[in-house]
Amino acid sequence: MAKTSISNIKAIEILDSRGNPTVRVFVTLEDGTRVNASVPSGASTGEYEAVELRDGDLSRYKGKGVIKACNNVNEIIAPALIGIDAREQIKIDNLMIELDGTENKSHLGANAILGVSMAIAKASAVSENEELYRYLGGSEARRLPVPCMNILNGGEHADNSVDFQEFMAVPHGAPTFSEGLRYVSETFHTLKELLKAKGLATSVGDEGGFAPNLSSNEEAIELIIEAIEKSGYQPGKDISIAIDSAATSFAMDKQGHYNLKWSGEGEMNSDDLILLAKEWIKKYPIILWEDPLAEEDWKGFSKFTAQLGDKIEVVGDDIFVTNTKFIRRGIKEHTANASLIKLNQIGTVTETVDAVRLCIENGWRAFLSHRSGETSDTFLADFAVAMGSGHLKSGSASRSERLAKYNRILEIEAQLGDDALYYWK
Ligand code: 2PG
Ligand code: MG
Repeated sequence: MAKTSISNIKAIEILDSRGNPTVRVFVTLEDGTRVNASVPSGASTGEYEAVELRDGDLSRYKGKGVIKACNNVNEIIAPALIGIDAREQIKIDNLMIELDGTENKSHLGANAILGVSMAIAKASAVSENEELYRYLGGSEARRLPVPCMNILNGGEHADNSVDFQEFMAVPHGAPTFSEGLRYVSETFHTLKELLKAKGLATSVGDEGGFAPNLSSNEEAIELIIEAIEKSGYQPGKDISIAIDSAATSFAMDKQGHYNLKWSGEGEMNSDDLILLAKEWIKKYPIILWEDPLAEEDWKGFSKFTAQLGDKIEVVGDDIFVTNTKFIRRGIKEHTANASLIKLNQIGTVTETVDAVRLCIENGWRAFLSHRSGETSDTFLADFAVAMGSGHLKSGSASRSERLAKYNRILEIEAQLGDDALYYWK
């Protein structure tokens, strides 16, 4: 038996950053290596995401328990995998997909499967005495992602009057990852001072960005630009802005009608939103726009990309859900020019790598992402470096579950020294 053979797998229920149950999986190998991996959870989820299995037992955690998913790991997945070499990531992931037997992992749960998939990769890396980013990305893995820091939260991630979910500061003009992280962390702190001075709330949303009540969505951008300048940086040169509208969360139907309900700005159709984006892109240094339209609005998305895709990165999140089937359609129909990449939207490490590859091989960008419900697990940081796709979002400069990922990349940067690469495109 190889020293990297799996000798034990055990899942337990833990709590995520919102205090909701999630799955943590422990994997032990023959040589005694023992690691664990924890699964994140979204709030603004896409309809076609792989299924996060929840118990539905209202007497526990308001139905959100994950005992069933843990039992599926302990009673179904573990017996099938024990004895297999943990280095066989593809074989193991495919075996779990087969065991599940559904299109969307609804039988065993994507939360059960992903926990095992990530823990297996970690265990192999540790046993082989390799850093996880090297194990997953090979000896070439040295490009660090630009940290797209979500410093102002709205939509379903906060209880304020901002419809667009995320306003990110993107330090593409910094010379290194650590300098970039410093630029945007300083901007975050300056933003706090600005909000305070204006009598606005400085409490934070799910991803650690501020969540003030503003008079309009546009005010969010103006405040961030002021914060960038007051921090001593040049908007557009040092730091630009990225937006995640998460438009599915304010779509009224599947035909391209929207309601900017939290700000009270009212109803709009796809064309109105495209026009608004056009105006903002003319006025402000916006570099990337995620989910400007809803998951069902393929037509609106293509229009948006046709009109703005040569100026900015247009990212699909809910519309592609890290699924090669939808990304392939998007590439064919010119729906966007990038896909968001979230491990738990698809449910295995192997399929997530496939999604990133598909993007890159077709001239698209792949934007690596956390979920709004997170844990202290840092798998994502290593994964982002391994994929080398140039950018990552992991929330703001507050809340340890967000900083854990950025801090892990600082560690990787220190290891790589002069070999580290940092650039936007
Ligand atoms: C998003 C994500 C992460 P959630 O929409 O991009 O920022 O949010 O995890 O709630 O889907
Ligand atoms: Mg999104």
